[in-house]
Amino acid sequence: MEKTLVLIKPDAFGNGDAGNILKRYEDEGFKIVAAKVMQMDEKIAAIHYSEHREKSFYKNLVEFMTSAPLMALVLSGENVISRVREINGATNPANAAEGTIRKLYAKDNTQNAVHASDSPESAAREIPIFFSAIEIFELVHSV
Ligand code: FUP
Repeated sequence: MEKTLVLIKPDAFGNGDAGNILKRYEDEGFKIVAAKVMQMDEKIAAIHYSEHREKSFYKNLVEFMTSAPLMALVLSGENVISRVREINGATNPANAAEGTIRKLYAKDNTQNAVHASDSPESAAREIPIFFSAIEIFELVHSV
């Protein structure tokens, strides 16, 4: 089954929105196959956001993402990658559709509540940044 990496970012996690966000993903039919609360450090941020290293917002983004704990998840389901991107909404909550997670919980372009992998290649790259194989329930049970 397809998998994606989701982060409930420090803003949403700190505001106590994680429960509502998890419920939304479950209500959409996705399974939580791994989850952890952790604090991103600069090294993890540099690996996760390597494609943005040269962007003007990079420093600000890393400062925010390392500022407080977040929740990392692996979700599985049919077309989970594209469907979660849709449920999350546009990067900037001002442009996000009604009912999307970013419309409901995000503040701005940087403090935008959630991250989700944007392609199968990104999911394959991002999941191991946050989880070892042994932490991923389905992998453990398929050996
Ligand atoms: P998304 O895939 O919707 O998370 O958005 P992008 O890959 O374009 O951007 C990744 C992250 O960079 C965003 F979630 C937040 C941050 N960002 C900013 O901080 N400022 C910007 O102007 C654009 C993105």
